[in-house]
Amino acid sequence: MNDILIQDTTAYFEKSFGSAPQKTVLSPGRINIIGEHIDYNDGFVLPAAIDKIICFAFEKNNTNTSKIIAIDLGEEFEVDLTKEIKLSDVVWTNYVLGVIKQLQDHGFSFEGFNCVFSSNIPVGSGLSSSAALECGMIYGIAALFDLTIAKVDIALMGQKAEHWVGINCGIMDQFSSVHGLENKVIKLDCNTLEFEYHNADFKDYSLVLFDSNVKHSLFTSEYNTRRLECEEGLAIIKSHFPEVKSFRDCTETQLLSIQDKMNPVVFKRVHFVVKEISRVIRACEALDSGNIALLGQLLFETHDGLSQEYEVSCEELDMLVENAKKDDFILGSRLMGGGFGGCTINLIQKGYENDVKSKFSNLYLDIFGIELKFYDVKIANGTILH
Ligand code: GAF
Repeated sequence: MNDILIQDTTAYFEKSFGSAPQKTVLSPGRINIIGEHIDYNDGFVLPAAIDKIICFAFEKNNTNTSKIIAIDLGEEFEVDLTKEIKLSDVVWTNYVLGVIKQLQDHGFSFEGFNCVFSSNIPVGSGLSSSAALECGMIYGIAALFDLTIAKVDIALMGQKAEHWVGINCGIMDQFSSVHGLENKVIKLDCNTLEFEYHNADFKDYSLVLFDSNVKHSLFTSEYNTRRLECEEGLAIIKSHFPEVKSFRDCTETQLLSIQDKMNPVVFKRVHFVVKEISRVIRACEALDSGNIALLGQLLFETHDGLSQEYEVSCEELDMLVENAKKDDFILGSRLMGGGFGGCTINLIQKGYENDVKSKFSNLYLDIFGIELKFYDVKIANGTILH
């Protein structure tokens, strides 16, 4: 599937600019096994890059203006690199403008380029198409102009670009898009950015994403609010337990002992965070020891926390997970990504994937009148030159 995307992007580039691209970059979306809304809370997460990508084709154009074409949207724009970069009204262009601004702000010198890109990462499904866009764009500009930029700095600049666009996201999406490795999940310490790879061996189970095909508009404002609520909660915890530097240092017992010192909503948020950090550690051990039943159970627990305490779910995602709990062939399921729509991630017994898909497809259509989509996940490499 990616070969066709690469061929089509290259052909479009040649048709548009009359020459072959000088650099072609592939930049993946990501999944997250567990550790949701934990990156900006300085805990641990367990994501991986996947084989759904954005393909970019680049060439220098020897001017001060860059021209960028989004094939899938049928849209293009130009940016004069000598002028101050400002937000535009067209959302996708802001991710590109944001990374150009980041590169300039970090003192990297480059000139005009032509770029064409096309993607098979579903947009709005929680698979981080925006992180793939940011990281792929930085990677391509760096390759084109011989800029030396460490992977971690690509991720950090991508994250800052996303903040500039308006979502105060953590580092997980950009980090996993850049650092992905085939068949490995990344255990990332979001505080130090140290990481280690673990085998993505789910034994007799396959990873399948169910795409709810909904995206509720609350996402950006609620996301930013969660971040503030957690900051408020952490400040209260620290004032009672000075030895606690971040959520990972706080035990559930400590937290329960100061429950009445916090607004109940803030308590629910931070209770989820403290429990989720410990679930990531247990989930990683479960994966390493092949205890997929425990991993599945932890996924269900995460969903319950995201739905009831962190309150980032929605009725469509809750329905999918509640029915997954009753299904003999699903070992674990939870909403994945920021929430308010997008995908659930599911561990399904090998050999029963099609039965499960057809059952959930009918159920979802009956209840919501919406078509459920499915993605069989392959864990793949991070951003690379083709
Ligand atoms: C979004 C954000 F971009 C990530 O940083 C992360 O917080 C995630 O939601 C929730 O885990 O994808």
